[in-house]
Amino acid sequence: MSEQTKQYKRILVTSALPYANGPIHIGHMAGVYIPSDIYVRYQRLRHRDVIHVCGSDEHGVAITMRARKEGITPQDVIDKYHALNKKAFEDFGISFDIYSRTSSDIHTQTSQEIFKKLYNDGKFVEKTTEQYYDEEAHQFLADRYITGTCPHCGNTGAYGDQCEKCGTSLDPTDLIDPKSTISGSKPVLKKTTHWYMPLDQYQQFLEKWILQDHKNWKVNVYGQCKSWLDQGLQPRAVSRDLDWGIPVPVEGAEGKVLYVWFDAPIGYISFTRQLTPDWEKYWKDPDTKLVHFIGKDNIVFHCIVFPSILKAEGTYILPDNVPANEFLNLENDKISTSRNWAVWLHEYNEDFPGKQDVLRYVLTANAPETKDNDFTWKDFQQRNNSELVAVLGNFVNRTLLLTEKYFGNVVPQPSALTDYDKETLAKIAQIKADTEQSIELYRFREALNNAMGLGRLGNKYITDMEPWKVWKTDPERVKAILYVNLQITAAISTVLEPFIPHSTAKLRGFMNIADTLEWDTVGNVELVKPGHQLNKSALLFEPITDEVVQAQVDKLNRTKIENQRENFKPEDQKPIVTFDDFNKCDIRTATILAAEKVAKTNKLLKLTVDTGIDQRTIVSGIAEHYKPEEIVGRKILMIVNLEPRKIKGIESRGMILCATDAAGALHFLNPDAEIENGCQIG
Ligand code: B3M
Ligand code: ZN
Repeated sequence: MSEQTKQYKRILVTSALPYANGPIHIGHMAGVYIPSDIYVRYQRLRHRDVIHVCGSDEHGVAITMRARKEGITPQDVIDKYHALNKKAFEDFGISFDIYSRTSSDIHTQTSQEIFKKLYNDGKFVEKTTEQYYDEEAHQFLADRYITGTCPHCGNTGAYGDQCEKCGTSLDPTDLIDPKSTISGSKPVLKKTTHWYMPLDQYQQFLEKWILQDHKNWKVNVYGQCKSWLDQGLQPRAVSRDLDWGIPVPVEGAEGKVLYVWFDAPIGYISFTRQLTPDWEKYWKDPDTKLVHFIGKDNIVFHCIVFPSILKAEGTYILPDNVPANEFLNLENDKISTSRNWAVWLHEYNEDFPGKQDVLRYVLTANAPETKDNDFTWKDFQQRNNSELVAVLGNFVNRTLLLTEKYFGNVVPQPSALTDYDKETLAKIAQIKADTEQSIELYRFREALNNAMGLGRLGNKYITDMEPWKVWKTDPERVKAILYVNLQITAAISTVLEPFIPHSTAKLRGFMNIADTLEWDTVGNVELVKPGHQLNKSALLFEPITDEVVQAQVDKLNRTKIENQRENFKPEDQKPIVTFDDFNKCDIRTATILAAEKVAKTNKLLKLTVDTGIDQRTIVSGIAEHYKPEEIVGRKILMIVNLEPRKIKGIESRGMILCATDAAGALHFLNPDAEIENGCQIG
């Protein structure tokens, strides 16, 4: 039976456990947590039995590397980022039922139990192989402790577990020219023993389960699974030689821990266990629908590795869907924690208090559901001002203000409804049904667009009806118009709740219907009855100004410059020249007397300079760095005997000496004291 027709008894939603090695950014939000939150809030509105489980992923090399970088302990790292991210999610209104952590005792216990069961049942293969070892750091180099060139795409910064450029999953021994990220040294091979999950033995099962039984999965997810399966699955180690992680619970495994991708997905189980004593019904009853929300880099672990582990264990259900998203870029550049190229959730919460819904809205409207997408601050402003303010807010606020003005905030009783009124009311049910269908199919952009149909419907209706004009001639008619408007407004407060919950809560406060939130009534019954008393209202959304957006763009630009400074690599030295060669250049001090832009160019300035020998004209490509009025009177160094050149019809005699810094900005060089024009340099 298909996911869409089966009657499930309950729904278990998991969101990828973010590594507690850094803050959450908008890429995480758009890819995973906003879609999952929409899905879960919608299910709750339908009164379905649903839980949403998440928490920090606190093991693995991601954590220890961060600790090394910040000069603190791994425990400090996870404590810091777990608290930061938990709060940021809360402030943003992501409604997890639990946000736990994989350093908890219950998680250690659950992971070790599952490992032991598989071990005792003979599901693992034990192998001794040669692995890279850093002789300086006295440590085996697992996963991200090793980098090298990707054998598939040539990326020179590929990690031991994955190439982030082409997405290929790797083994450290696949890397060309491997290097330790701890000491930078070239590693040596050394023997070590580990336990492997023989994925090859699950190939057939997975082929049927995914390729035949789950053709309904998103194209990007299905396609990635198919390509893994087509390549043929290989055994994967589920343990590591590291000192940070869950100890492998078998004898003779001292110094070995569970591979982070073995224990992390088990976190979904441990956290459910922590949440409710009834956890087993969520994990073991086939009438539960299990949905994993993740980003595309996690597909293989959730669709292939974890299901194989669960299958081997034997008592757990497998996911019904894994609606993974692609990536979000920021201002046309890949989001990157290490380059600080991101909009951090906790900073957004600080910079835009009370505006969580704007970002929720924009990240949903522009979600990378089928392909990578780009977030820009301009688009953020535009969508707020022209969609949330101009359509939704405008309609709602006009409706509420007119109801206050004409009817003392009481829902009016219409004496008759026109055909247009009835058609308009009938559309509410259709819009709700469309929204519902899109959400059930994990198409959240489409769902939001459908739900916003209510705002567009209301806006068109109120503009067509012009109640503020009708009031003068036919106040009775205005009752019907505002009655219709108020039904649409009430529908908005429910149908848009999964997307913009803070605003709909406010709206429900204005409408005095805060505690009657129900999906199923929308489109079926009168949502607000005549005679119902509304509360005082206020603006639902406010315009975002150019200055506010510019401040964010400036912040990113500062980051870009810092990155360029940090990564600056001077050009190689030019070939040797003789002293005589150098001496041929006549470099002198001079002063800029006049400057103007060269017409029809962006880069060129025409300068008049006093060289001490004469006054002359030079044309210089500095217009993007200096304004003409800023540089008049500046002392400079210039080559005076450079062969004259005609540029844009102007004869240029000489060249100013400038240096370009790491961030691409140009700087004049000047003498360190008052000095006459025409002095020679050498
Ligand atoms: N912590 C990887 C990531 O943040 C990882 C997800 C675990 S989900 C079980 O991409
Ligand atoms: Zn690659």
